[in-house]
Amino acid sequence: MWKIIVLCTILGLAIAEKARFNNYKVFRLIPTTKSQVEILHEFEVSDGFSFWEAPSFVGKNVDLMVAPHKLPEFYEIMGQLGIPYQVHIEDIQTLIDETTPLTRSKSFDFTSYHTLDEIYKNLDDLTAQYANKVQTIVGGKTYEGREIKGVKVSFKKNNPGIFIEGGIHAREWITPATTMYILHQLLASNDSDVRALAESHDWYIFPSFNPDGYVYTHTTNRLWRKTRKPYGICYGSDPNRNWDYRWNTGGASSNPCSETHAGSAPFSDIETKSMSEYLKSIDDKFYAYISLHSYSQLLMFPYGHTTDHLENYDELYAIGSKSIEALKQRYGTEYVTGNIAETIYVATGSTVDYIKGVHKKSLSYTYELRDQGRYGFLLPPKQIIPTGEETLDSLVAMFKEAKKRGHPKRI
Ligand code: 0X9
Ligand code: ZN
Repeated sequence: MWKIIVLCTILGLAIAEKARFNNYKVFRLIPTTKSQVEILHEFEVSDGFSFWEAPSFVGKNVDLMVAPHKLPEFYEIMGQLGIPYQVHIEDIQTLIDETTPLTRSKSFDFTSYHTLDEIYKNLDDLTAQYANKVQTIVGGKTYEGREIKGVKVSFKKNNPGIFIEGGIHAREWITPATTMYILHQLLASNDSDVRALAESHDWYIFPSFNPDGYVYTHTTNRLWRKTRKPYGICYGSDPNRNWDYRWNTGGASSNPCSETHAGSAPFSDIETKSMSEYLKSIDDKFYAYISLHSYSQLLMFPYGHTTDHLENYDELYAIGSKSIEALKQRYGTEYVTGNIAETIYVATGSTVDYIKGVHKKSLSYTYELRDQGRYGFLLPPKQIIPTGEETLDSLVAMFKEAKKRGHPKRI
């Protein structure tokens, strides 16, 4: 009997621990003045409010999630400030339920989102299946002691390398899924363009740069973004603000409770520190870096600290334009390309800025994948394959254009 009681208690606790988002809403706001943008920043560490798309500049949409008990306050503040808004998502929990089916296929596929264990097992399976082409790599480790696992794919010796990172933000589930889709296609596609791209490169592919966070989105809070290291009364740094290049100099916060917490120092999180060491060890092996995020449908390049058009801006813009043109061909999905600070907002300490600023890699891109906010982080699983297809189309075009322009450049 006591065993049953203990089991029920544990089960009860486990169920109770999973955050629910019944009647939580996402509003889209369009600030029309600079002072409205500034005031909106105050919601950043305000209980019951959470940005899905942070405020940046006048006229640029902001997506704000509001807890049900904060709705009266929200309506009152918006009324006072005169900020136009509309409901974008009525009930978060309904969408969460739709992205986490109760029954899931046992085998690895692209019709549902997968847990970290399933993804890691698939990496191991691919390593066994393509023994002479795929090698498993533990690139780094996490605060909770997990591995940051990836693969190196190589079809022949001395190919130039491309690095792909997914899942640095835990709740952006479409990014590990798209990373895995790309990996599978590189290995098995019969498309001649994909084969040419695949076989002319070495690939360093890491579907989850933030495994603790990803696991936490499955077990406890679907909308978790950061790492899981305790910082005082709050948890986690934003691992896309923790890299050691112009660290915490804009678009990042010193407040551990903020979603864009930069950490206590550059590389204060083991995830970024250990991956930076791995990246250093393969510095001479790769010439391009791709970081996958969601959402907004953007293809961005450094830098995030300034809107100035530095270094090879024109080239990156031209390559970006070709890529998003190719992406649109398949399903009509529209992207915008440009540098980070102009296209989304000022942000510092991100991976791609570090790769360009410190490793001096000229090709360094961040995707913000689907969608434009209808589902946001809760993109329905039936969009995994189309997202994967169009993203791969864009990569084919990106590296064709890069090649035309003389990349990889041998120094
Ligand atoms: O804020 C971010 O880190 C990214 N947006 S997200 O909604 N996925 O969180 C934007 C990253 C832009 N890229 C860099 N700052 N490098
Ligand atoms: Zn992100």
